[in-house]
Amino acid sequence: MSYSEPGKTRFQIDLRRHLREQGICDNLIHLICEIAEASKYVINAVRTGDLGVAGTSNLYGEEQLALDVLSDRILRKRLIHSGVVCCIASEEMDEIFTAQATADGLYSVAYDPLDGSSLVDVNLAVGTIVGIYQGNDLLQPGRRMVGAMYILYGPRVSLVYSVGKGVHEFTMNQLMEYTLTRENVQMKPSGDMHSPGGLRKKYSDENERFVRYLEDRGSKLRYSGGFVPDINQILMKGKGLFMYPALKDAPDGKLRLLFELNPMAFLLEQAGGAATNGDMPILDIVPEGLDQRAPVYIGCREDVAKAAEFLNGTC
Ligand code: FDP
Repeated sequence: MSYSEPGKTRFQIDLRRHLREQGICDNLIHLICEIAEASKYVINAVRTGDLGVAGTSNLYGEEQLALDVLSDRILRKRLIHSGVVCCIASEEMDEIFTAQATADGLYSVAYDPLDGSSLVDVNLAVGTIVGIYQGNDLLQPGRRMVGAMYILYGPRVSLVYSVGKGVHEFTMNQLMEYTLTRENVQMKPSGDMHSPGGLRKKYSDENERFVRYLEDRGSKLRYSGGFVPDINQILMKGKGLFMYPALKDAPDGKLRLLFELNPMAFLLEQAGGAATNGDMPILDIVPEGLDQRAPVYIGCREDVAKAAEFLNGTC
């Protein structure tokens, strides 16, 4: 259903009301609303904050920007004080932070506070990615998530979430409220756009053949360099495939399972798409550590299946 037909008066459904209609528990509603509140401070930091480096590096040895550190702090504080979170981990932290010793009725959250932050200085879109688990175990397959969401800081700010009952998009209005713009987003089985991450000269022959196959099929290149806008494009257009494969010098690719891949795989599957590492669905991978990476092919289910066929030699 569309709530944005031009020329018609719209009845605006806000995020909290929509969450209530999902029949989920109050703690989960509160948690998602708290993350939405935190995102208002993150967008303010992105728009007006210091673009310099923080002088520190993260778990992966990557230089942190002042904005990475600030966004992490904004989310961390909000989550800790939410009263409904027992554990948190983020791409910018070295270890799991325990907010409350008890796990009863509480959630654990894995998040990337500002994905694509290297694009902020050139004014391209970036985003926050969040995966939510029940209890205090963050090292479990993504399929056990009870919710996932991202917030995209582009020319407009949008929030896309799922609690296992479809994928829904909200857009920030002039009062900084998130109101429903698309409900039950659905992916087509196959598409004509692809977003290939990583240096192509470092691709294996199988990956190179797969990309040539897509190009020969007439697929258009649509790669922004930011995982959140690239996935948002695929979800909202309902078509396309994003890949960040194993590279010759990076056998697990670049993207992080807990903070980036699992939440996006959850959303794509909820919309009728798919996500694989080439061997198995991303959501079935059992994480061995917070910093685990995985190759990824995510988008329309037939295109993802075709990628796996090229990789396992049946195509
Ligand atoms: P960034 O390093 O700018 O934070 O995982 C981070 C990420 O960006 C993704 O947002 C993006 O899809 C990918 O890395 C881009 O990597 P390449 O520059 O290697 O294509």
